[in-house]
Amino acid sequence: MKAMIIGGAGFVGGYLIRELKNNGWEVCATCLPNENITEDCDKRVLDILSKDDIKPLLDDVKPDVVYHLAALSSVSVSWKKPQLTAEINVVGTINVLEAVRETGRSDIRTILIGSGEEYGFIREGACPLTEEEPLRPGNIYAATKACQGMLGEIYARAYKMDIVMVRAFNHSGPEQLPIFVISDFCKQIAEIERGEREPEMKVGNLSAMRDFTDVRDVVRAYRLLGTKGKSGAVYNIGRGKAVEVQYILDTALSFSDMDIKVSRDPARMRASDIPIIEPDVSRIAADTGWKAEISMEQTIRDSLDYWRSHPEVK
Ligand code: A2R
Repeated sequence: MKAMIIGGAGFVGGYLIRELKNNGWEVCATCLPNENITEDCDKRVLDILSKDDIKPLLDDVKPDVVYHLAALSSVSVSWKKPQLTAEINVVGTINVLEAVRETGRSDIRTILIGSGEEYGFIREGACPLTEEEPLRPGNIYAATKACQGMLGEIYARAYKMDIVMVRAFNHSGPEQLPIFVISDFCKQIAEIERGEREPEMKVGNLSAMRDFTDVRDVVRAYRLLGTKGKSGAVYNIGRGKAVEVQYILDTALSFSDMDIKVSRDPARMRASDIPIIEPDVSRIAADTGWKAEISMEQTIRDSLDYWRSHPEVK
């Protein structure tokens, strides 16, 4: 099998390249001109906003599966740059879908990576959320990802294209930016252990319940969907078991010998925190046999070890 990963220089891209290569796939990955892909693979430069550059690349690479990861993926940046978010996540996706369509190859599978954020303001009692649950996005990023998924369904139906949509819930692991909770807590602990900050953790809302999956499990799901996912279907990807953020904090702290105080940081509190977000993951289990295998404790331990061994990363 041959994959083309669009947006391969991000957090997930490196893991997906490794996962596919370790399973015998040939991999071509693209990045922006100012980015760098460290994994060994066929590397190309591509900005999805330069729409005329995409089809020639597809004609040259001839992938069986296109993984579309390129995105503006931060909720907070999406509030500050709504036009750019829509440009990259919506117009960029149209550019990718149009280019695949123009190849005239109905055998290319395109996998659109969306987000659990798309469900947004969920009804009380709606968890675990099935893929049929209405989408009520609560921020700009989520709205653009919901739109991406709708476009995928429209292109699949109108042009008989092979498109699979994914709604990935929180995922984490070593090298993730510390704007996400597991990485944030682990980085703070590593800095405290090195004496770079006071022994005091700054935390946000600890009672929110969220579903966390290791990024290495997530990319295994992406690989399996490349061959076993049903064309035109939407898949939730997650553990299927939400935990309180408090549990993540307690687990991370239990891996350190330091005596660390915990304090509430208003800047880390979100106004619209939804009490519980948990997916139903029976569809992906039924169609591909996938389920999350790496424990949350392992993800937290590996993230902490990453920050301990990379004091230079800020
Ligand atoms: O924004 P940058 O400079 O970090 O670059 C991101 C890249 N990207 C683009 N690639 C091609 N053409 C563009 N116009 C363009 N704009 C941004 O896509 C970055 O290298 C990559 C996305 O990676 P991350 O932001 O690290 O996301 P992550 O965690 O790898 O998530 C992958 C997918 C995204 O679609 C998320 O929305 C979804 O999974 O959850």
